[in-house]
Amino acid sequence: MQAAMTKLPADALFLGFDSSTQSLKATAIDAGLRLHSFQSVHFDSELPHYGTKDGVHRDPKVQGRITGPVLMWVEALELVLSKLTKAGFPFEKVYGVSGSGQQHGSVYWAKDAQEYHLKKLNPLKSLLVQFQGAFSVQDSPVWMDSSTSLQCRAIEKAMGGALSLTELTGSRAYERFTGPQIRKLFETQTETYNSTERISLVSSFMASLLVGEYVAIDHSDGAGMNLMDIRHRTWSAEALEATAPGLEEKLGPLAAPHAVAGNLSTYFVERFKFRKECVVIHWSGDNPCSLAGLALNQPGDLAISLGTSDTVFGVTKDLHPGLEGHVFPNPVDPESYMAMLCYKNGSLTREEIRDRCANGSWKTFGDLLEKTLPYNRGKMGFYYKDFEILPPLPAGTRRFVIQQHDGNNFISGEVKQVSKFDPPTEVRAVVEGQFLSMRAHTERIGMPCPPERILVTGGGSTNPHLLTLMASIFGCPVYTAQRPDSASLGAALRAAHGWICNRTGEFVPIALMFSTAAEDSAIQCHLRAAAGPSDLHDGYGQLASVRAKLEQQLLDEAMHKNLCSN
Ligand code: XUL
Repeated sequence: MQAAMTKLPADALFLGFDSSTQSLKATAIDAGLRLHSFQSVHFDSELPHYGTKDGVHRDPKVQGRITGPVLMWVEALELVLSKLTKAGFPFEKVYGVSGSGQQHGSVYWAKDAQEYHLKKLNPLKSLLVQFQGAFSVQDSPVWMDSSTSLQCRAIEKAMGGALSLTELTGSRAYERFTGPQIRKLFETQTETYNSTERISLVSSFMASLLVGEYVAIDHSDGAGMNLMDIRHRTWSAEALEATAPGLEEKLGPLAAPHAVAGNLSTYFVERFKFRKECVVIHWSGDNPCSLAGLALNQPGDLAISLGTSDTVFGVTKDLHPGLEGHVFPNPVDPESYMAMLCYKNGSLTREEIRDRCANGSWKTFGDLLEKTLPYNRGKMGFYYKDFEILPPLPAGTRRFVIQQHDGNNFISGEVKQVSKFDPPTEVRAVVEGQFLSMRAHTERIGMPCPPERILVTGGGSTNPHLLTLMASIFGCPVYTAQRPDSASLGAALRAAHGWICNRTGEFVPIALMFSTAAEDSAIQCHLRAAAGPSDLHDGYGQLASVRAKLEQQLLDEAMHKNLCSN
């Protein structure tokens, strides 16, 4: 392949969006893959008329029901583009656009929405007014929803058990996955389901707005639905049937993440003065896009995203999905996969403890962390503001004190449950607890442990205290990229990569594009914390095993309670 074909035009810009739980971000990069522009819209504060808290609606009547208003996402797109306009952003230089969406969330288009809304956009009117009436469901279920346990069990049963479903799709049935959510809609609101013309993921929905017609779901985000055969990257007829009737037609096709979804609709070309030839590359899930944004490609590397959800992921050549965690196709390499763990109680839980124990200040939170000793004198907590995904435990806080003998020696048998910790202990307990859980589960699913290095992203990656503690617990150096929003950066990089693949007419390894990056490009990583001493890592290893046993105990208790209450 000619090197010139893989080069980006010198004046080109590529734009990546991230439609996440709490905000919409836009990152533009130039041909050297340097950061050019950034804008964002925070849903709660900038679009307060939707009444969201942390970007979502929590249904007071249905336990675990958590949704996001679809029109808010539409309005946010318009607002972020207006902000770019005000900042003098040169839209005419944008060759390609792509995006990242919170995974699993689903959007339900009403009958004729493509004909009467997507294809009829008038550049003189706002997007918001033109999408009134376009959706059969106004509040979209999002990844935080945990109200579909019955549907999960029914789907697993129909598929011959959790393991068969995992083997086929890369994950067992999870409450937040789109298949169980669709089955619930079909079961509880059959008419609404029947009147739905098309079902998109947040990612393919946003891409559809940009293209002006329905856009396919990409393979990486499609793997978060319990519906796609992960080996063949096609809808599984069996899984579709176990979910809802007539589903294939409503889902439309699947597509490779690096492929072109379509040309940018004339609405955006005329209203925002984008380049006429600008292409839209398929959007994908936020975690797959973060993998791209961190340029993660070494099997020994681990990425940790500290965001609304905390996720841990790595690249693997082997497809070995297990009952814990998920496997998705790698969005920038059709030959490999990403293995991932997801925790629901990430930054919102840390913030809750910061507000309660550290006067709402990250500085005080950090000072308290510094004041306390590694291992927290054996004090450990399980802090779940919401029903947790990993392990699947109900909301609530459980605190334990573990006896410590001779320095690092923790005895799992000698554990006492307590109701309170003082504020410094509480602060250390929440962070140590989160990282110990990541370490134990990472090891359990066969991801590198200790890793060669960890690349950290997400809002929490700007907190140096968290990074130092992570380096001690995992026993490896910790790096961050230039900016904490790797999902929108990853989307911008994917836009550039997709543009190259489209121009050459074949898949081009993304490493070729990275090899042309400028020295100060946004993909450069920086060391933030050196690996902690090995005895500290060993001590944390012991604590991680004690925590795993406690976790199992809590799971057994929860299961018992459930059985008793049924
Ligand atoms: C991943 C998951 C979350 C969302 C957050 O499976 O549910 O990380 O993608 O946006």
